[in-house]
Amino acid sequence: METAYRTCPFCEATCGLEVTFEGNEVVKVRADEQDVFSKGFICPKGVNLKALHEDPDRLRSPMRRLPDGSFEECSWEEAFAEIDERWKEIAADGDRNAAAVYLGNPNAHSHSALLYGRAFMKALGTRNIFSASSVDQLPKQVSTGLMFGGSLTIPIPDVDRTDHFLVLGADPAVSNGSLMTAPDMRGRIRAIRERGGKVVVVDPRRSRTAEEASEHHFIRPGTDALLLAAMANVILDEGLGEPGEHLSAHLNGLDELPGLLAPFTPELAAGGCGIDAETIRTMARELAGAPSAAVYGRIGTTTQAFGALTSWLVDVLNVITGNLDREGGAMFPLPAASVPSSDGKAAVRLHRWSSRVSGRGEALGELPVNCLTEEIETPGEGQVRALFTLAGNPVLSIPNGDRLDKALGSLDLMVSVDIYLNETTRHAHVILPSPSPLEKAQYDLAFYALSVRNVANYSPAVLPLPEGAMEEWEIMLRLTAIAAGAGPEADTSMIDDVIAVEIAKMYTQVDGTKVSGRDPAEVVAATGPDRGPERLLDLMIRSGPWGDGFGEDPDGLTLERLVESPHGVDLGPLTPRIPEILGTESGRVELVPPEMAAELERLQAETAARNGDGPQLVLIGRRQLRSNNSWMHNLPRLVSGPEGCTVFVNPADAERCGVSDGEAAVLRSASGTIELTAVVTDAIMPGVVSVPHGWGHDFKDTRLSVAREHAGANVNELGDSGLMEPLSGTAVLNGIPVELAAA
Ligand SMILES: Nc1nc2c(c(=O)[nH]1)N[C@H]1C(S)=C(S)[C@@H](COP(=O)(O)OP(=O)(O)OC[C@H]3O[C@@H](n4cnc5c(=O)[nH]c(N)nc54)[C@H](O)[C@@H]3O)O[C@H]1N2
Ligand SMILES: Nc1nc2c(c(=O)[nH]1)N[C@H]1C(S)=C(S)[C@@H](COP(=O)(O)OP(=O)(O)OC[C@H]3O[C@@H](n4cnc5c(=O)[nH]c(N)nc54)[C@H](O)[C@@H]3O)O[C@H]1N2
Ligand code: SF4
Ligand SMILES: [Mo]
Repeated sequence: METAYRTCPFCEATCGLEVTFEGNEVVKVRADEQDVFSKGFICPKGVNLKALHEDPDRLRSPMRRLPDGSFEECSWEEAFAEIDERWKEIAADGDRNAAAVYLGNPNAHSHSALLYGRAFMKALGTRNIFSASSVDQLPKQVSTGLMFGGSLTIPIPDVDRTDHFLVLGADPAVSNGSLMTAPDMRGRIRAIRERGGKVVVVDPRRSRTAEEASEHHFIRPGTDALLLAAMANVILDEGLGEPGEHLSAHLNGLDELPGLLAPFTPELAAGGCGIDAETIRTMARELAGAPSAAVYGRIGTTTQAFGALTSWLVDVLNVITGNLDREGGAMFPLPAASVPSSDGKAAVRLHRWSSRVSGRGEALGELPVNCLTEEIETPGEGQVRALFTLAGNPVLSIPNGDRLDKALGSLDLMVSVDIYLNETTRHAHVILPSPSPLEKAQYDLAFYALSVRNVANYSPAVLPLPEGAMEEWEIMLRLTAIAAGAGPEADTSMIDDVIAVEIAKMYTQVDGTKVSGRDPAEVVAATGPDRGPERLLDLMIRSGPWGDGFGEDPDGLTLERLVESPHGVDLGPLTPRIPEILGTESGRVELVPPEMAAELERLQAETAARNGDGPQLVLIGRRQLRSNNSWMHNLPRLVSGPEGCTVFVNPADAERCGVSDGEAAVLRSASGTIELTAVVTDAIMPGVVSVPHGWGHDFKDTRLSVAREHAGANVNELGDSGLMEPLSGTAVLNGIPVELAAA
C-alpha cells in the first residue's frame, strides 16, 4: 500500500488529505495530520474524494450528442474534429462576439484552468465572457479594486490574531470560509473566544457560525450597508478611531467620509435593518475599542442590491478603526506565486464596454451572467451562437436558469469541459471530461492569495492519467488552437511557449521582482519541466517574492522544493504590505472612490423612498456542509445526509401561511414556483425564508443516477435575472420577495 498527500480541491480551505492506494485503487482518504496549514482537519466532502473518483457516472471519455439528444462516447480526435467543424462555420461570419464563455467555480481551484484559460479566451476574441463571479464575489473585487488598485487585492481577516471578529453574511463554520482561506474555521473562531476575544455575527439566520459566536444579530436581508454606514458614522462622530500612523501617509479621501456618512444615523439604519439604534452604537464602540478587530462580509453581503457598497463599507470600517494592514486586523497575503502589482497600470476601471442586449457594463473584463440568456436568445449581430462552459452548471446556479435551459438548445455549438453529464452539459454538442482530481496536480494559485497565513503547497497527481484521458491543460490548449483557427491537430507546444513567455514578462518587465530586467525567454529556458502548468508554476514561484530567483537566493522556493515538502511550506503569518501592494493610479488607498459616494446617495434615496416598508416575506440562500454548489449530490454518502433541499420558515410565518414542519410547502415569486419540505425553526428571523441553491436534479436526460433520486428544487427559478448590483452586474440573490403556502 502506498500513501500520498494532496490538497483538497473542493473548497477554499485547501486542507491537506492523506490518500492511501494500492496500484490504481484508492483505499482511503483521510486528513493529513502533518499538513502545515490544516493540521489534521477535514470535512465530509474531503473524505468523499474517493467516492467522486469512483463514481460510475463521472465521465471518463469525451461524449458527443446525437441528433435524438442521447450521448455516445467518442474519441478525443472525433470530439475535437466536431468542435472544429462547427466552430469554423460560425467563425467564417467574422463575428467574434458570436462566441461566449462561462467559467464555473471549480476553475478557481485548478491552476491548469487559471493558467491556460486566459489564452483560450484571448484566442476567441469575444467580449462575451461570463463567470460565476457575477453570482458571487465580484462586488468585493470591484470595491477593493477601486480602493487598492488590483482585482485580487482583498484584505483578509487575520483571524488567528484578532481580538474582535465581525462577520456579516457568511457562515464559515459550514462553507469553510471564502475570500478567507483557512482550514477549520470553526476551530479558529473558537480560539478567538478562548483567548478572550469577541465574535459577532450579523445574519438573518442563526447559522452554525452564529451559534459559535459571542453575539448574533438578525438583520433584514439586503440592509447591511445601512448598518455599516451607521457604525462608521458613529465611530467618526464620536472620534473613536483613526487609520493609524502606518496608513495615514498612504490614504486619500479621509476628510470626505464624515460628510458622506452623516445622514446615516443609527436611528435611520435601525428603521431599515431591524437592529435597534443603541445596539448599533454599542457594536460600533466595541469594534473601535477592541485592541485589534477585523470586519468580514461574504456572499450574503455581495449578492444583494448594495453588494459593492457593503463590501466597501466593510473595509472603510477596517481603515477607520486602524485595523487595515495591521496584525489582528485585515491584511494582505503575500503568496508564493503572485502576480506583481504594476504601478497603476492594472488599476481597476469599470464599464469599458457593455452587453449587447440590455447594455449592462463590463466589470473586471466580464459581463454579468444574468445577461447570458438574452445574449443567446436575441437575434442580430453579436448574437451568441457558440458557448463554451468550463466547469460550470449555470442552469442551476444563475437566476432564471430554467430560461437559460431552454435557450441552450438553440446554440449552433456548445462545448462543455466537465466531469458530469448534468443539467447544463446535457445541451452540449461535445463534453470533454477533465481527469479525476486524483489524476491531476494541485496548486491553489487563487486561494493562497486570499489566505489567513502565507502558505505554499503543491501536490503532484496521486494516480497516473488513465488510458483515454487527457490533461485539463492539454484540453485547453487544443481548444485554444481551434479557437485561433489553427485546427485540432496544431502543434500546441508553440502556444504553450507563448504563454510561458507572456507570464515571464509579468515579472521581468516590472521593478522589484527577482527577475526584473531579465530576458523573459531566458527565464523560461531556466525553469524546470519543458511544458505544461508545472513549468509555468515553477517560473512564477522562482520569480516571486519567496522564490530562489534562479540561483540568486539559494534558500528560496522552487517547484522542486514544494514537491519535496508534501505537507506544504508554511511561510508564516501575514505581514504589512502597504504601500508596496497598492496598484491605484495615485499609489495610495482611495478611501472614497467616486462610485461609492454615488452608491451612498442611492442608498439614502432608496431608504427614504421605502420609508420602513418592505415585502412581507423575502428569500435568502444558505450553504450546506455536505453539498458543493450543484455538483456533489451524486455521491451517496453526502446526499443522503440530514440536510436535503428544504425551506427554513420562522414559526410566525409558518402559522400565518398555514405551513407545518416536515410538510410540503410551495414558494412563489414573480418568476416561478417551487415545492419543497418546510423546516419550521426560530433559527430564521420572521419575514425571511432560506433555501439552499444547487438542487433541482429532476431531469431525465442527465447521467446523475444518485442526484436524480434526491432531486430537490432549483431555487434559482424564483430569482430575477433583471436584478443586479449596478457597479459589478452581480445578481441579486438575497432579498427576493416570495409568497409561501402549504402544498
Ligand atoms: N440562489 C443562489 N444561487 C447561487 C448561489 C447562492 O448562494 N444562491 N451561489 C453562487 C455561487 S457563490 C457560485 S460559486 C455559483 C456556482 O456556479 P457554477 O460554477 O456554475 O456551479 P457549480 O455547481 O459549482 O458547478 C461546477 C461544475 O463543474 C463541474 N466540475 C467539478 N469538478 C470539475 C473539474 O475538476 N473539472 C471540470 N472541468 N469540471 C468540474 C461540475 O460537474 C459542475 O458542472 O453558484 C451561484 N449560485
Ligand atoms: N459546504 C459547502 N462549502 C462551500 C460551498 C458549498 O456549496 N458547500 N460553496 C463554496 C462557495 S462557491 C462559496 S462562494 C462560499 C460562500 O461562503 P459563505 O459566504 O460563508 O456562504 P454561506 O454559508 O451561504 O453563508 C452566507 C450567509 O449569509 C446569510 N445572508 C443571506 N442574506 C443576507 C443578508 O442580506 N445580510 C446578511 N448579513 N446575511 C445574509 C445567510 O443566511 C448565510 O448564513 O462557500 C464555499 N464553500
Ligand atoms: S473544508 Fe474544504 S478543503 Fe477542507 S476537506 Fe472540506 S472541502 Fe476539502
Ligand atoms: Mo462561490
